[in-house]
Amino acid sequence: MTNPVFELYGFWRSSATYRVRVALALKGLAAKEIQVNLEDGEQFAPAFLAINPQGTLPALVQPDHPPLTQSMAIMEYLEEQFPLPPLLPAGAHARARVRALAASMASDTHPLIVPRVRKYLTGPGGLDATAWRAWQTTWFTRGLQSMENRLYADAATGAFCHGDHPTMADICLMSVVAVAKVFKIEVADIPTLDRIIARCNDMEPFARAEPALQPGSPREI
Ligand SMILES: N[C@@H](CCC(=O)N[C@@H](CS)C(=O)NCC(=O)O)C(=O)O
Repeated sequence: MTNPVFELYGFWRSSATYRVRVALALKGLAAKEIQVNLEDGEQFAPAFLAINPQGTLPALVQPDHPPLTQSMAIMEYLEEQFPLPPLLPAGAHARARVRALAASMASDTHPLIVPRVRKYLTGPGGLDATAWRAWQTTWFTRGLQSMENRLYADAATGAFCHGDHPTMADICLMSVVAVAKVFKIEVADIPTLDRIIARCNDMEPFARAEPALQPGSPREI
């Protein structure tokens, strides 16, 4: 299939947008990225709600099709439509392992720090800046350390989270790492992850997806 004209609605530091940005790049697919400023509440503007009534990023749009939302569903769509290079391994057990690793990042770690959670906790929830920082640090640390515990000494772990090719697990790991970097949160004692992160950073699709390199990012983060 030739590269459709994709439009990716995203935000420079959005972790979920990062996942789709990397998946597209790994598959050699081009997309025009349209920035929706989460700090200014543009996700709630009628024009964007018409694309994704949930008011969340990302959304992937191509002509003559309804918008696709939810980064995991979008990655699965890309995998089905553009199978090469694969982002899931062969074999049902291996695929389940990769999806579980990916979910531990995208479903169990990332949602705890998104803007709507921050706005609630630092508003009606009563957290001050210090308490919010502790919240962020706690959940990034627990998420990444549990990923480390899962990968360390598991024979299925290779140069990447699963074997020697990047999969959705690496994309989701890196999506959390990228945002931790934006917020200057460092997590110690994750040697297996540090090795995999360095390997991913050596690959252009990951390196070019860095939040700091996206339009709209502050010069120094
Ligand atoms: N599970 C969703 C998460 C979507 C999500 O929460 N995206 C964030 C940006 S990374 C967002 O748009 N947040 C808007 C808000 O919290 O108001 C996915 O993976 O696509």
